[in-house]
Amino acid sequence: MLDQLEALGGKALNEVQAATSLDSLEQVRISVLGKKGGLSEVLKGLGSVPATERPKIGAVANEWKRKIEEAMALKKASLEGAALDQEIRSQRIDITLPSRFSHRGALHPITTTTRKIAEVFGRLGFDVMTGPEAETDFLNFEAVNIPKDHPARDMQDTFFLGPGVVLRTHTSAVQMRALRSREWPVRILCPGAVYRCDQDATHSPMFHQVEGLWVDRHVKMSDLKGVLEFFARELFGAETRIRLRPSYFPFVEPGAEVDVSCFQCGTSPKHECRVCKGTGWLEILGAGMVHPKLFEVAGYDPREVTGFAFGMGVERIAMLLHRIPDLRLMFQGDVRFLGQF
Ligand code: FA5
Repeated sequence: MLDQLEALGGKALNEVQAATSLDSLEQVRISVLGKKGGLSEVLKGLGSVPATERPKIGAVANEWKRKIEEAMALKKASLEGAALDQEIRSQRIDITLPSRFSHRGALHPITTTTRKIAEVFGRLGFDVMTGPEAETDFLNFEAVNIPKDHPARDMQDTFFLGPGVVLRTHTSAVQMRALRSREWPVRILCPGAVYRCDQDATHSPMFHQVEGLWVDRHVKMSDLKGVLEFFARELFGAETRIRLRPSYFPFVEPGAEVDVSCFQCGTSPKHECRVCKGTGWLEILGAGMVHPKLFEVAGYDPREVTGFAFGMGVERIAMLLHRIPDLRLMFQGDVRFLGQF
């Protein structure tokens, strides 16, 4: 029996050493030390051994059991350590691998231009106010002094949505919303999409405008000029000059078109300049003193307050800032174009 124990113990120690995983180690434990394992099998023969021999055999069996358990504990620790090493190695990030090329999105030039405009006027105390794109005929036309049969309606070919509802043709519609909903002083900036039946290299059926309105006691034309000059210099550079040319818009009196000096030519216009076509000036917006009729519709007393308003096309400004030759490029979603901003 001692020989059997010797053979079993030696074999078990070899198997423990040879185990390559925690599972195979557990199999060795079950086959040697388990209830029906090798050791129990050998000890079943203990009954046929003389009583005087039994303590010695029992001691040898316990000694093998201890040795095997000790070897298993060591092996288990070593297998667990190896498994942990393997797990750490498999989770390690190889920072030497070249990264995959990713396409990064960017803001559309119309968005960046609108934000820049709002930021400049924000510094002068203008709040942003928005209105709906589907507007009533009344607020888009009638309330801003463009009655039904007024020829100015032809200046802006309109998309009609239904009786009395249009896609707004200009952000001037928000002017009246502001005047009717606020007490003066009013100093607001209204950015948004507008719609006209119009399409070529400089006109799009959907485009964006920014409207400005300042109503208070004693607001003068010179205030308008000062505000617009500040804006033009912030946007196009400190050397920029502006000029006002008389013009007609039904909602202002007097009205003007405002040009900025060509930032490409500087102080001396060049005949061949493609930006200003040799004129030295670029038209950027319409403006003027708020017509007294608008104050009457809004319930203000025109003897008490005055105001100025202006409206500019955002695409036009973005084209000038980024030298974009065709407005339609901005609406085609071509990543080769958009990737440049
Ligand atoms: C107006 O829309 C007036 N509401 C502006 C205004 C506001 C004047 C307040 C006085 C007081 P106008 O139709 O000129 O004006 O349009 C203003 C700007 O919008 C133009 O200078 C131009 O830059 C831009 N614009 C006009 N039509 C289009 C179009 N189809 N596509 C792109 N931009 C356009």
